Amino acid sequence: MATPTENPQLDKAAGLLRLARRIAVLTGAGISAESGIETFRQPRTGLWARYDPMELAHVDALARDPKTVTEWYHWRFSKCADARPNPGHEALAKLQKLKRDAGGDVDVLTQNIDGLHQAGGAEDVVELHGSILRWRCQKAGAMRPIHEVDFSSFPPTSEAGGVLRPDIVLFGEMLPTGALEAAERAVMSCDVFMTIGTSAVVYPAAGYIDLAISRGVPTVEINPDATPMTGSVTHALRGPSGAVLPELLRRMRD
Ligand code: BV8
Repeated sequence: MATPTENPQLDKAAGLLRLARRIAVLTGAGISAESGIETFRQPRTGLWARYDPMELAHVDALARDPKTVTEWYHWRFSKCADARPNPGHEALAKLQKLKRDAGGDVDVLTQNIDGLHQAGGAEDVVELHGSILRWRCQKAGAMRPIHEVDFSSFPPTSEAGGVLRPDIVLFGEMLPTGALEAAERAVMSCDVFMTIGTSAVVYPAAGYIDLAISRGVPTVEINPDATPMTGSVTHALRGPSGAVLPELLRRMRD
């Protein structure tokens, strides 16, 4: 990543974070990339380069073929079961503690379903798209941790005889009301908004970036690549979050 003199944006962004009382942060698959979890839309390596999201991550696909969809999500889980939080997750948790100790807060709004923000120490994480670590019975609605699901056959079923599905938001499904309300409160009350590791193309989550920009609060994007929001944010920090976030915290304290 560029040195301080080459990257004045980093110092300016660190200055914004130092002064901010409440920070809202939208994260996507990119913040987990350095934990070894594949993203969705990266050319060639992303999940959607090899699978059709409408065949596997859509509510109609689950209704049409619950066996294939639950098998695929069990495979997705097998890819993240051993993943550990990376320095990006840990830096965000440290920032939240710093701000809470000073009477402020950091609201983490994630599109990820891997649970790594919580594993990295973040609290009160808003899971906009649910979590693969919880599966729910489609018949009784009962929730259970993934380790209590019997995957000897697919789709897995509950004692009530219903199909067990991951507690995630598929395309064509509404986001959980509680998550939507918490996210709206966070974005409407923040002094600084950050978007980290998301291609900013999935709605309504990406809409929170537009909302922050429309409020006129300073916005910071962290991403190795450009996104549709890059031209609209206050500071676009080009780099991996596992390196940029710890560097921002270092400079905040300088
Ligand atoms: C809904 C399931 C309505 C869980 C997911 C046309 C226009 C606008 C919207 C729509 C439209 N047509 C349809 C819609 C709605 C649709 C949508 O937004 N479609 C888009 C694609 C056009 N949205 C929905 O369906 C939502 N529901 O609208 O409901 C409704 C109303 C009434 C009644 C019923 C329903 C539901 C959206 C949630 C769908 N679920 N996944 C799972 O499998 O994980 S979406 C999927 O995309 C994931 O959740 C993921 O989180 C999300 C966003 O992707 P990203 O996280 O951004 O990942 P991506 O790979 O794209 O990008 C990674 C980024 O990281 C890249 O920029 C890369 O450069 C960067 N990166 C890489 N390495 C690093 C890094 N960054 C930092 N550091 C690194 N090291």
